[in-house]
Amino acid sequence: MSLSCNDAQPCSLTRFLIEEQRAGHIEPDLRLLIEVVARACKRISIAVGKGALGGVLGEAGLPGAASMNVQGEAQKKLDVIANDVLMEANAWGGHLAGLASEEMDHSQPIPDEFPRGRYLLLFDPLDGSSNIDVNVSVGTIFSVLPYAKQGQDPVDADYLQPGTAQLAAGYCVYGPQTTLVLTVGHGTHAFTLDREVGSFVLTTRNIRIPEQTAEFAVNMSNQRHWQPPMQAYVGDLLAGKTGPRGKDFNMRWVASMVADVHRIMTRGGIFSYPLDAKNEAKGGKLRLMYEANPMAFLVEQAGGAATTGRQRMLEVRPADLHQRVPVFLGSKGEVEEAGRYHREHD
Ligand code: AHM
Ligand code: MG
Repeated sequence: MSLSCNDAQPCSLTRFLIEEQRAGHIEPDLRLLIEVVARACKRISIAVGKGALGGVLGEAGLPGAASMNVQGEAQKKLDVIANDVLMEANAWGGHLAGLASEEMDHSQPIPDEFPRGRYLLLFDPLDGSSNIDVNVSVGTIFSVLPYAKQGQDPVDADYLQPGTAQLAAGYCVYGPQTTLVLTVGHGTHAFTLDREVGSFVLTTRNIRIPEQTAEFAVNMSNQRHWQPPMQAYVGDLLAGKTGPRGKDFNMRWVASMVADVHRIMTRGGIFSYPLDAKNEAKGGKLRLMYEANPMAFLVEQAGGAATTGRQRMLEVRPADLHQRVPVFLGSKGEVEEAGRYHREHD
């Protein structure tokens, strides 16, 4: 019998994490933390899967008075449910010092009645929430950062670490299958939820994103609002075989970052949400700490690249918990091309 799990011998997330711990890639507490997040994702997957039968669709808050999050966006019932599931699951385990979420104005230290650990967890509990009510894939994104100040409550400033400091990151996509994609800094791996057994099973070890691609993901309805580098870049993609890029490009846009990134993990592509006239004042649309950084870590560990168009994403120095950034990520060659257009058209 083989001593470690591999493609020929699939294993559970639990076994995979124990092997990562034995290999010296993660501390026991980080293993527990990832297990807890994965368990929370299973619960969210069940809630998402029930849809109208579970009374979970539609907006949170009272009729005519939708509840808003810190971003000024109307919260869906499932946004709130997913946030509560992650908060509750992670509060008492003893592995965390604090949590921060897209749905909460400020980070929260672990309550005093529980022991405190050495990690900070950031998450977007339900990304792509505009897709919930129409039965299209949504997902959870998470990022784990270290916390060294023992005996003190972590505050928002403690979370403002660059993406290079992440110890683990992942997302769970709730689609036809529920799939958890995870990195602890030693490759990016995919685990599919076996719904009958209730456990995540390793289905792809060491995802490799093809370096070249002929597929891009962007919300084209924003084209007229884009800045010159993006206009020039996408203009040349659309020009096809007879244009400067010399090949035809296909386009896909799910409007759930997790689903778009998962497609890129599977078959390559470039995902972008650039600066435009509508989001410029805020710095972009997507959030650095719990959307762009974890995705950038996962993509780099799968051999891809992630930038703001002008800078490596993981090296951005965060100034705010809910900071927004332009995002370009996916197939390395194509992300580099997008960077070249930024340098040449700025
Ligand atoms: P959310 O976290 O509020 O769901 O917003 C983030 C989502 C991403 O998943 C997706 O890529 C993007 O917003 C879609 O934006 P748009 O509706 O402008 O196409
Ligand atoms: Mg989101």
